[in-house]
Amino acid sequence: MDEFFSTTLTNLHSNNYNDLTLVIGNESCDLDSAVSALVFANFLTWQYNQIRCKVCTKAHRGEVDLPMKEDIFVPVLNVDRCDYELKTEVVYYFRSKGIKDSDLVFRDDYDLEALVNNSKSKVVLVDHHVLAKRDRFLAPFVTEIIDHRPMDKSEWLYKKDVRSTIETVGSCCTLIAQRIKDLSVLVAKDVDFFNAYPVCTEMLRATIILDTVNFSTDLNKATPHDKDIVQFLESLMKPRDLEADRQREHDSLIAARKNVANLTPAQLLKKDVKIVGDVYIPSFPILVKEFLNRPGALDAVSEALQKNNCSVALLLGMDLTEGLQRDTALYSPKTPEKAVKLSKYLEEATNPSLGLSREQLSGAKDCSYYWQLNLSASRKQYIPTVNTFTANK
Ligand SMILES: [Mn+2]
Repeated sequence: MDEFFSTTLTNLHSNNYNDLTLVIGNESCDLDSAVSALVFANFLTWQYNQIRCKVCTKAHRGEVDLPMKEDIFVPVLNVDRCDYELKTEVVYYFRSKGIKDSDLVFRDDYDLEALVNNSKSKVVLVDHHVLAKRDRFLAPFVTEIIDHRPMDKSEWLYKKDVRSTIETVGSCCTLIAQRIKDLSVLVAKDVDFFNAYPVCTEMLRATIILDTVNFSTDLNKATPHDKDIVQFLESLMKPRDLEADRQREHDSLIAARKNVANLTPAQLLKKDVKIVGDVYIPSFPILVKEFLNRPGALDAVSEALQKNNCSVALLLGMDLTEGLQRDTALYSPKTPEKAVKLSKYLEEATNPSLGLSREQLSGAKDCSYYWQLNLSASRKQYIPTVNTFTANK
């Protein structure tokens, strides 16, 4: 895999390539998107090298043995490089596999629009098929789509002959592995790529385990297809104690996703945020109380509000260390009356009732702080009430 990274990046950087294919995931840049992009680009490179016949092309290059320009296949992580740290499970997992940050290409490393327009370019979309507004310029270059969300043709901007694999399964990595198997048969045995790149095999399996919550029957995210593919990958990896190994993989990724110890308050505010009207609603994998105890927390909230043209912050926290706990705080440094008004709305909400129980925090007097006693309510349950609030202002 090291060689794939170094050759691809050197050629990309020095503009020394024939055709360019970008493989890009969705803008959440979760493990599924990141692994799908990385593994599929790696596979396309492998496939290209299997098919291409240097001897045949040598004749066309004449007597002088000029170095031939090659096609390159570049995985793109669909976040800015400075936001990579926010994707804690991706950072943890890639580093554990020896993938350095400098091996990765982020969306802001290159002017993607100029890049695709300047060369014979193709784009493969993985883990999404509706482009974000800022990515619409990619549409005419898309030649292949591999995605696991339900088909949405409302913004199908692609060429007629685009090849799409869209199937509702637990993880896009299941479809990536299937596609690699199917394409491999054409050039080699269906297991050759997986055996040549054991790290890819491991990454696909781990992501499917994470996305299906280790095949939890309660959550029911896994399909028979996810199961088949994981069994196929395991038949090559031969883990010793299969069940324990799956559990270990799942637990370490979940722990990494929640591990925000290294993030600054500003990063935490950006990690998982929704904006409704002018209400900024970040959700933390720690309690809001703990967030507010970090130095500079409220200043970071003020800054985030200003940057995003919002006036009220609605902070949502949760913690699992002593059973599930949830808490909430509201803060509006410039228009405190707005925070008070939204607090009232949320206290009185009935659909569902959030069970907000007020507590005065000594360290953050300007915040309205609550324990949330309705533990099943997540941000989804807050949104309708916030919507009513912003509509009635
Ligand atoms: Mn996905």
